[in-house]
Amino acid sequence: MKSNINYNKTKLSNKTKIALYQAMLKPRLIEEKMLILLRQGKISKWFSGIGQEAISVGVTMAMHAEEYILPMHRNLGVFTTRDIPLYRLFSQWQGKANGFTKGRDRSFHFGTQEFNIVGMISHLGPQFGVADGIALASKLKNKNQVTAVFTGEGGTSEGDIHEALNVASVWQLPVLFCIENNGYGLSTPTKEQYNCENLADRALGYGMESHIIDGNNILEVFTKISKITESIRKKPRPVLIEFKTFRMRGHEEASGTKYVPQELMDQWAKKDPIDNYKLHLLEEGILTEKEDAIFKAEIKAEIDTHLDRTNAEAAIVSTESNELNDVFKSFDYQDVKESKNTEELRLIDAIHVGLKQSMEKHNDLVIMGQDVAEYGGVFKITDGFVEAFGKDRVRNTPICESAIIETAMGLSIAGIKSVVELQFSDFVTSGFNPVVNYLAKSHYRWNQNADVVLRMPCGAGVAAGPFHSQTNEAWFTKTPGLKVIYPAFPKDAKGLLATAINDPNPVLFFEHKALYRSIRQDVPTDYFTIPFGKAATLKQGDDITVIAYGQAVHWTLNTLDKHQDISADVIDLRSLQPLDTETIYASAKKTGRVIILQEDSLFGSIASDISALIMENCFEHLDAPVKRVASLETPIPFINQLEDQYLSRDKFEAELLALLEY
Ligand SMILES: Cc1ncc(C[n+]2csc(CCOP(=O)(O)OP(=O)(O)O)c2C)c(N)n1
Ligand SMILES: [Mg+2]
Repeated sequence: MKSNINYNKTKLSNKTKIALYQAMLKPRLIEEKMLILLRQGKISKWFSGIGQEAISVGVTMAMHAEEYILPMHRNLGVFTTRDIPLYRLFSQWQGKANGFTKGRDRSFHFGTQEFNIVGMISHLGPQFGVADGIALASKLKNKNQVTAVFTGEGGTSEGDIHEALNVASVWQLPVLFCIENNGYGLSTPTKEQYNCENLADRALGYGMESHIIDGNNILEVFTKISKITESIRKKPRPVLIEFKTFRMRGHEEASGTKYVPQELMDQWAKKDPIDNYKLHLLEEGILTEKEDAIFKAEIKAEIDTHLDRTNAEAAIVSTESNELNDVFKSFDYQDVKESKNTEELRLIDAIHVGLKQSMEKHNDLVIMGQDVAEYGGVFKITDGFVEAFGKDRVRNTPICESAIIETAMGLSIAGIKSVVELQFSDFVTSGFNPVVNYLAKSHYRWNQNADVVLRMPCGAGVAAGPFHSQTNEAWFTKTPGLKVIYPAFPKDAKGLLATAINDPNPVLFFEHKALYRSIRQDVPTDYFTIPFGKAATLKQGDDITVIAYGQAVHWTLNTLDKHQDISADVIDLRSLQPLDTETIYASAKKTGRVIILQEDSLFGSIASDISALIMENCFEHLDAPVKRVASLETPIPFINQLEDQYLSRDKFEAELLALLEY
């Protein structure tokens, strides 16, 4: 028999040629074993990469061990070529302790810093943006490294992919973007997925180099990718590769391949990357049947030994507290005391100065956002930062919230802190997926923290309409894994921002636009920190407890100024996640009456949850039902009359008096 793949002459040594063969055999033989285990119900799901091994193996062999690879669900060859001990992979798939996620996530949904692999989240597309971040770190640290990232052709239809390619090109990031075009995305054929001839052609539009490579030809994959990665190391830039290949089995084993025409299957079966390469090696006299049999027997023995080890492993047993402890990376809070010297600052100045001092303290901290560089940001928070810290660290971004938040995740994986300025907190919706799925869940899933602060200029009272006025903190307090901070005063804003940047976990830092220039306070001049999870009791009294945060704190204080006779505890939460329940309960138990004022609309909000917590924990001490005062259940309208009517501000006084009378 002759090989159906045309292997061109290469300068590779016989040793390398054999190593490539062995590296492809390993994932193939593992898969054959896993298909048996799947039928026996020992693993939950299997995404087959049979027929696509040349891509994972060829790319990984062309990468240096210290360079990051971001694989997808069909890239077993990446994991095996990085020499991860097989029992660890088997334990991962069986949800055992020697896996990579402590039973918290399945299949290939994990990363490992030990092997410089960053596994996928189910949503596919975010991988490209995360690769941008890792590559940016490499560029900033002059490491001359390439980052390789994979996607299927189906995934390329996601917006994240487009955003990430654009950012990589604008910033000339050293990323090898690998598209495995295997004909189908689940049941969807390529002609229903995109309407261009080759996906590689899209690179032209991004101003990016691209190549089409026969993904079933291991020698072509390895030699071309080796040349390209070597060139990227010398001259950092993104390169897009389209590998032409085919998916020989179902999307996952349960879904079958009925929708794939048989002739396509037959045609591609003849192009199997391993069978053909073996024939080639035999023809060239580099391999004998006997050696082939030995290689296979060795790999099978390795698989069996490691499977025994996994099978002998006990099932994971965890506790609630153990699970809760892993949601966040532990943070050793360093209390930096306030200096005696102060200056009177507006909220906006306090954030400006605080951010600047953190840029000085953390000398690789990066700020990214739209118009944050020379222009200084739309609110001028970063005015003068480019002059002080340079364009590498103060980065204007294209308009692409997803890719930038993913880039921040990638920077964190590579050990660099970042602050992302959302131009308005409303626009976080365009980057919602990476926030709630990547930043929030990575530490719990595979012990990878997201050292990212998202600055969120928010809030109403500025007659800016439904898309520039929202206060959307409750979208995030709902999601375990995110910290949510919401200061009401300049001093708190400065100290809490310093802590947010020190904290290695993802923090959403809400800055109320209406307070930026309206609130002044004496603020310590030097750098200082304020701990999370501690509310501020602004006034002490016995009749009633008022709980508020953000702009609502000022509405509360203004209302109480009019009613000097009311003796109230006023609690400014400052930190919504973590929440200071101790202060809340102590005050509720003391006064027996609690009213919660918030700017957000009511249902599913902070006030609702705090109210429920007080009912559950302080019921016997209450003299009245807990009252929530919140804004109307409509989007936030534009004109003043409508906005005033929408906001809870003017409803508070009557509700406060009514509750005192209850
Ligand atoms: C955001 C999102 N939408 C849909 C899915 C479901 N899904 C998972 S993989 C997949 C097909 C992916 O196709 P492709 O990118 O071509 O990769 P392949 O499976 O062919 O390797 C789909 C639809 C998902 N995981 N995430
Ligand atoms: Mg596909």
